[in-house]
Amino acid sequence: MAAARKKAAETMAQTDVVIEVVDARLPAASANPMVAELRAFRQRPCLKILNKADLADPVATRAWLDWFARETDVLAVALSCKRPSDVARVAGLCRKLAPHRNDGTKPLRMMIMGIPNVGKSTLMNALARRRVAAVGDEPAVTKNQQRLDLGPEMSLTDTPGLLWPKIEHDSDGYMLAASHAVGVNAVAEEEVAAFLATTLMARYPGALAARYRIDEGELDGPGVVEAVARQRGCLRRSRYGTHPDLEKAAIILLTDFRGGALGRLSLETPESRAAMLVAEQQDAEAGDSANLA
Ligand SMILES: Nc1nc2c(ncn2[C@@H]2O[C@H](COP(=O)(O)OP(=O)(O)OP(=O)(O)O)[C@@H](O)[C@H]2O)c(=O)[nH]1
Ligand SMILES: [Mg+2]
Repeated sequence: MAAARKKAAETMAQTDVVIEVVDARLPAASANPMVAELRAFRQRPCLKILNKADLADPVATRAWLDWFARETDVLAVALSCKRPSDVARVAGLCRKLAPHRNDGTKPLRMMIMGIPNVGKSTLMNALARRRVAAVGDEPAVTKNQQRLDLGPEMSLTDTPGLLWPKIEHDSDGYMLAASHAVGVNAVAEEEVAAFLATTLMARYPGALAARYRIDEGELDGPGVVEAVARQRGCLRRSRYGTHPDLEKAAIILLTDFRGGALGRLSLETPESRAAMLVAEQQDAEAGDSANLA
């Protein structure tokens, strides 16, 4: 982690525009604070790509774009890096952010950064128009930086996905696991699925009800995972009888969400994020006054 950060900082010095790729379904939770820090140190402008917009709720995405529009030195766009017409916009947007490199002599140097599994290498391949980087639906596919010249006018560096040592909000950790930016082990999978089910029941109860034929709004997160197990016939036997196989059901729910089988859904909006931060602040203050009493 420290070595990858150091390497990223070095490349940043030779970069004109940072292309930060985040997940459109969780644009704040999937933004690595280290990227903002390294950018601020070098004062590099940023094209923030809310990628996988094809999987995200368009209303939430619109709200996020308005929210990011307030940031200075950042231009935010929602794209699907799997769509060539979306990717065709990227070079022009980067040029806008670094007008001093438009004099025809100096190439525009772009660096793609972001957390694991958000589609950085997919973007690299799409811009190169050939397969130069391996891609895969799991974290940590890219192990090393890779630089590529796109003709005499532009160069591009793909980087390995970076996480940061301490994820400040528990819900961010769960969202990152649900989107498969971090690998989860078998036990945690049930917990992540229960978090995902709780979030989706609050925001999109109809999506779960339709796919797994469960009653809208009746169940809590763990209850939904259990209902998925029953509906899909995931059972396991022990000497005490037959039980719902919650691990299998958790994987079904996570896979359906990741692949878009539940529809276009977002895990957070600017409002839900603000509410989460206020609630955490209140909890912290309540903890402080309990300590004083
Ligand atoms: N639906 C959808 N899937 C995408 C999009 N972009 C990338 N993916 C998928 O996301 C997965 C991860 O893509 P990669 O390009 O390997 O992601 P990465 O950010 O390079 O990941 P690391 O190298 O592990 O950090 C792959 O399964 C891609 O096909 C998109 O716009 N929409
Ligand atoms: Mg990659």
